[in-house]
Amino acid sequence: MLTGALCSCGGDNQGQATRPSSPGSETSTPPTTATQQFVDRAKEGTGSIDLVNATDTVIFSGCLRKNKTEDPRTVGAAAFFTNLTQAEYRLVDFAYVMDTSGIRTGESVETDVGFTVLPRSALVALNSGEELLITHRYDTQPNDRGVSSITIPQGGLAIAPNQRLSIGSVSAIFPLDGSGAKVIDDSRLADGSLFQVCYSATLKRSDWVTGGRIVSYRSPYRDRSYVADPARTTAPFTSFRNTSDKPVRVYGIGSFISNLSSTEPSTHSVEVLINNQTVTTIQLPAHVPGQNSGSLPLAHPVDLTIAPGATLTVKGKVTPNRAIVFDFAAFIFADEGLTSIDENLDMLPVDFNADGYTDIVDLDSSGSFWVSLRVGQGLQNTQQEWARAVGKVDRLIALQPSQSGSVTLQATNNAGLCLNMKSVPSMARFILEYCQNAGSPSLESDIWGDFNGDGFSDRLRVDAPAKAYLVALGSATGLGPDSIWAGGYGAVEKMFVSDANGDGASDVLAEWTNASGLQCKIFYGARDRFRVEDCPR
Ligand SMILES: [Ca+2]
Ligand SMILES: [Ca+2]
Ligand SMILES: [Ca+2]
Repeated sequence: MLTGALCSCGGDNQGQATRPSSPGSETSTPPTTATQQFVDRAKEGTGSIDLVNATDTVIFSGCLRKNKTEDPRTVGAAAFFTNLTQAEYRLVDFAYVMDTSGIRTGESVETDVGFTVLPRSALVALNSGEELLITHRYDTQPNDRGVSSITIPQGGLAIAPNQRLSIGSVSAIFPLDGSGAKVIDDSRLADGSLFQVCYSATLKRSDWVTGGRIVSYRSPYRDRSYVADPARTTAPFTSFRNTSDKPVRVYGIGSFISNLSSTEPSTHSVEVLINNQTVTTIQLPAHVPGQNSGSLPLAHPVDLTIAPGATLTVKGKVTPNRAIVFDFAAFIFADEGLTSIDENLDMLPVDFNADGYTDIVDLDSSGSFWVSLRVGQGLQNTQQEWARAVGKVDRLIALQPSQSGSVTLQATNNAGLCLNMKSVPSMARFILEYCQNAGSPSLESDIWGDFNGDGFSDRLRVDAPAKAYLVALGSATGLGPDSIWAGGYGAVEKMFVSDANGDGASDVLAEWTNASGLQCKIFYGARDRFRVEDCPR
């Protein structure tokens, strides 16, 4: 997401906001009466609330005036409903309108809007599981999308005593020429109307609500930014099991899709699986550079039942033309009773960047290690994928820091795997080496994956002068000798590992540009050589 946590902007945005100024020479779409009425009502709203008296119903509304966040290219704001009563409250509906009139010709704006539930003293989402729903939109010209709203199913989402509901939004400007996010001139922020989000939420004391509370389950478990490529069309995900003794109903699925390249097209859908069988596919609007993103409901309604012991998997499918950084999350609205499975969370308390804050290391079901560096007390950044396809790990320990201060983790499993993973925080990755071959130099350009699918990580090294792709297979005795797995190919610009065809053996996507444009091949892993195919178009 734009800032990792939804909004590290803090601050308190009251309902009183000035009228958006006229955008001068820009074209603008006049808001419809319904939109304008919503905005006018929100401006009369309360803004942030510290609720002391346990009244039965609270309308929490106002407008978020965005200012620069810790990253000056991102502007944001948040408002808080803080429950200081002894009663549980439920969020039963939410609606918002964003002011897009400030978008200038040649600009696009990427925006996150959503809500989180936090401990009372927290300003931002510090840990995963606190974001209840985040949506993303891409606007390239002033437009009126009307009021985006959602009625939360059943008895709503709970805000317990001493918790706060935070409604937040962040935006960043990406020039359409592809030059990347730019710092917004302070003069454009002065009157508070730039990309202002006006919101309204209804909160009811729980004894005034019929129906049990529901839960928002997030897949993947944490905010994970990753590289989507034509071989890797499944976003990171987390599966859940119904560990209760009652059926769990699933009511809706919200999708956060954010193409961080902004200027590359991508198409998207969501696959919902029960017990690993696809039960429904949700089509999502494509990212078309230069066009406002299509209509995306805050949550797609579904009606599914997960029996006790059954599993639920929600996978984002992202298809780009080339490798791009992407962020996907599904927010699954369902009854209580689901527990995340296949996630190995918080594996070790390690401080990779020596800033005194312990960082977070997770291993997901695909064998990827995810790291988020904490950037302050409790505050975590978006997770990055520091190693892919490492395989099953039964134990992870931290070796003594080296003289250079870098931390090396040692991953072992019961089949005899032993890998040293040297952390390189500046590159957001681990450099791998078999324990048995310690001291044989691993190169930064080495690509690791389980290319023969036997559960042991293997090393791919490109010998560019010889035009040979050399693979050394790993085993319980360490790394074996190099052998040629593909010939005729030299150095490329980008290589990424994933299991493109789902056969359990890692595959390699290679991308480069030559006189005839972008070239893309997939090197499919097999027993002792790569099968090479063009990327799908
Ligand atoms: Ca740290
Ligand atoms: Ca292997
Ligand atoms: Ca494969």
